[in-house]
Amino acid sequence: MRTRSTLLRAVAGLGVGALAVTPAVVAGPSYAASHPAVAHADPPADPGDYYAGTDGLSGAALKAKLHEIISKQTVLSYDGVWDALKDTDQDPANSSNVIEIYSGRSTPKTNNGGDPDNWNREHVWAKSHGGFDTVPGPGTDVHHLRPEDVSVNADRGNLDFDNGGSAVDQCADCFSDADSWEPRDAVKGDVARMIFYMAVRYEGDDAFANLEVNDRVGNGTAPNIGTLSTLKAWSQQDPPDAFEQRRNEVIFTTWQHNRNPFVDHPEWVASIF
Ligand SMILES: [Ca+2]
Ligand SMILES: [Ca+2]
Ligand SMILES: [Ca+2]
Repeated sequence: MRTRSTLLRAVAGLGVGALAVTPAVVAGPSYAASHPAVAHADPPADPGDYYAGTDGLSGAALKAKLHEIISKQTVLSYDGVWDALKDTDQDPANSSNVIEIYSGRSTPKTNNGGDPDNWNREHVWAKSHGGFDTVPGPGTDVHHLRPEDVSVNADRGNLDFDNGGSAVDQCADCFSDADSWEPRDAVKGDVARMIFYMAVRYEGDDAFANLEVNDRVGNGTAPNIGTLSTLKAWSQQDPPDAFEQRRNEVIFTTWQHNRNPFVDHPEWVASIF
């Protein structure tokens, strides 16, 4: 049986052309139907090895090497994020729509911004946690920016992540209380891996704060998000699926040219955090 990393190397070895984001590749059932064929391609002799230099590393050393690797990227404008999300979060069953991360709702790409039932650009790492706002950098990094219903996005606000609370309006299986937000089960791991990406990508060696995960709620404007123990559990219970893996691939090939290491190697979560 092939491992996930073998499959990803196989995908990577097919090159940009094979992964080009065209309706023929990603629209409707054709994307899902084509995915197993891609995954079963023969692994290339040389996988290209995006993660060269990480063999044998763990903990802080692995984090430092991954930071170096994933910091080489194209930085998008905040306007450019609209175009990127219409691609990265396209509904596999309807190429005219995007999937909202928390609500899970499929909604027309063209209904972006404005009306409370349209979608806008949710910062999963709340942009007030570290104060990076929407200037190019963490505020425009689509590895953690996702489409979400305008009013649900407002309900999430800048809450830390944890289990529990009351049901959220217009967001099935989402819960919140005064200091935390719990997304639906299907994206709990996605959320965790986005947060872990941000903690590794942003280390305070540029114009922005060093973002780090901690094990508390109520972080406010500190450059931290919690809770670590819950996010680690979420990553375990909801491993990467085809949608999340495609998203990572499209960000890499088309938009930012960097990857979320925890989508490729979920086992690195436990090594670093
Ligand atoms: Ca709404
Ligand atoms: Ca998931
Ligand atoms: Ca950091």
